[in-house]
Amino acid sequence: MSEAAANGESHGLTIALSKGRILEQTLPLLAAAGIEPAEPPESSRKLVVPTNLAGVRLVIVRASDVPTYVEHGGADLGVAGKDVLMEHGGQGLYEPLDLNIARCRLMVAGEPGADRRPGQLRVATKFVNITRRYYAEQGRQVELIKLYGSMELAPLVGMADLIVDLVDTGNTLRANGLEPLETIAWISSRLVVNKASMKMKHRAIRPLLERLREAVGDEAAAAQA
Ligand code: PRT
Ligand code: MG
Repeated sequence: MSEAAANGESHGLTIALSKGRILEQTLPLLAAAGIEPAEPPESSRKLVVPTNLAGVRLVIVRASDVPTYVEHGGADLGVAGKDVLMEHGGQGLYEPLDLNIARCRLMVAGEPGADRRPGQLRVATKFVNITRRYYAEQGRQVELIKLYGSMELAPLVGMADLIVDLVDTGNTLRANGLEPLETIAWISSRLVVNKASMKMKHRAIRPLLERLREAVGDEAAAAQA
């Protein structure tokens, strides 16, 4: 291994983020912690984005891949929605900080009263693990239908009775004649840390964690005011 690579491994920090609302809402928190990307990651095609700090770089991955990168050491830190972490399982990761961003709810939704239909309900979702657990805990038997997006369509074409999806304003549901029926979990984005990195790189990670914690606290105070 080259000296640079060795240095990178022992001292550098790699932070995994996903484009969209997580990137948008994480960048101000990173800025408050003294980390600024060297170029705007949202518009860049680069997957590895250097920052103003020589030892710190961002990697841009799919939202649902963030826990995998952090668990397997492709990144030391990452920001992921609690929904993604619940679906992933979350073993092999520390989750030391709720960033309180990208908030929404994970909900069961459908046509009014669809959750009281007789017989085995068909539930379409991309969150199959969470949904299986949710209904198992309630002792309700459902048929799960795995989708990768646009879950709202499934009840409209008669393919499912219910969906499990993220809801913020509820506008997307309403626009499709669906309504929120049950809340499974309140969601926000979390900072996740690779377990080995937390030990080996604690001198770099500790102060960053503290500054992010302060930045999250300042945001909360500003929202109260
Ligand atoms: O597409 P990909 O697999 O890369 O990832 P992704 O689509 O999960 O990423 P992204 O950027 O859309 O979402 C990242 C994270 O943001 C999610 O994992 C959540 O933790 C969080 N988040 C917060 C949301 C929302 N709010 C949200 N409203 N993610 C998705 N939505 C969807 C919602 O499902 C609905 O379809 O946005 C749509 C609009 O919501 P309404 O209720 O305001 O109409
Ligand atoms: Mg998306």
